[in-house]
Amino acid sequence: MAPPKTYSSISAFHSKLLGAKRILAVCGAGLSASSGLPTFRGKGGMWRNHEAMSLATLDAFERDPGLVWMFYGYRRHMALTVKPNAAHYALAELARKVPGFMCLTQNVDNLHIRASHPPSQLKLLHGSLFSIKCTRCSFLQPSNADDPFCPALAPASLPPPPNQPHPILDPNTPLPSVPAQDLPHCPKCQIGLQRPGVVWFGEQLDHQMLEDIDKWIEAEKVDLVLVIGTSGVVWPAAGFSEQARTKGETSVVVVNMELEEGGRNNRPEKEDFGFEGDAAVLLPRLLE
Ligand code: BV8
Repeated sequence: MAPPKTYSSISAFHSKLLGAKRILAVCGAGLSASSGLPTFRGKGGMWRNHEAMSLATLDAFERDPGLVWMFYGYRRHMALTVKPNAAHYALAELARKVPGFMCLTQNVDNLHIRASHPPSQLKLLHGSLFSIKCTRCSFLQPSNADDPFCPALAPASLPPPPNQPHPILDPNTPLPSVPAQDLPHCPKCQIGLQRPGVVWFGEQLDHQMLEDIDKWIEAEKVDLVLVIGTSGVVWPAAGFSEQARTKGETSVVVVNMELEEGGRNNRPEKEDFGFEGDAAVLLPRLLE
């Protein structure tokens, strides 16, 4: 495999890393790409003939909970069948070595957790595919890895035929329709439907978590901000790297398959770094 192209010297980055006491990472779907989970801007942008983002909304769920649950049932199944990659492990290792390291992830695939990332140094900005909430009351099941999530969603958890795409992805193969009564309802209020514990577009991120992140960023100068495998399109996640920058002192380090994408479209400052390539190849080298 050709060595990744970089726009900055790895040794210059290493000397900056050596002295760094406070490091913030903002991670996106590109971090899990090498584990086999498609990104939203790549193949993962479309699910059947639906834009993934259009399914990641409360409106879509209220309109057709069966379709949205089939989408999430498939993503739960995929996330369970893949493994964390070397980048997840490199970030977990950095957290153990540098107590002043905080990792913010937009990913809901739980791969950081499965890489044993210390929980106190990880914030799941957009929740998790594997936590379950109620649409009506405060019921929350923090961890549920049932696959399928319920019998009606079994088609989403079938193994794809060898060397063929999963039939559920084929827009020409009709999806089994799943009426709401076949979906799990809340064990607490007995009325609301259970839903994935993710933050949908138009929903607010957890207030306490946002407060904790602000406190962490404002507590002391941040030496390094690692922006890993994200297109920087989704807010407020996209705002944390600039919020953490102290002009002239904080280095923003972008690791992306296409550097123009990952937040470098604005001219990088001289103290910044850019490394173009697969996070799963680059991060273990950068953080060694
Ligand atoms: C909210 C969970 C406020 C669900 C997701 C300004 C301020 C506040 C809000 C907004 C705002 N402007 C617009 C908004 C609204 C909206 C938003 O940001 N819209 C976008 C589309 C413009 N934001 C919200 O709705 C947020 N809520 O702010 O509430 C509010 C206030 C009042 C009242 C109500 C609300 C909630 C956003 C959370 C949405 N949920 N996920 C699910 O997953 O199903 S977002 C979802 O998409 C992911 O979690 C992720 O965050 C995002 C995809 O982004 P990336 O992770 O960056 O992935 P992407 O595919 O785009 O890019 C991959 C990158 O990796 C690429 O750059 C590629 O080059 C690179 N790459 C690929 N392979 C590799 C690689 N790099 C390295 N190595 C590789 N191998």
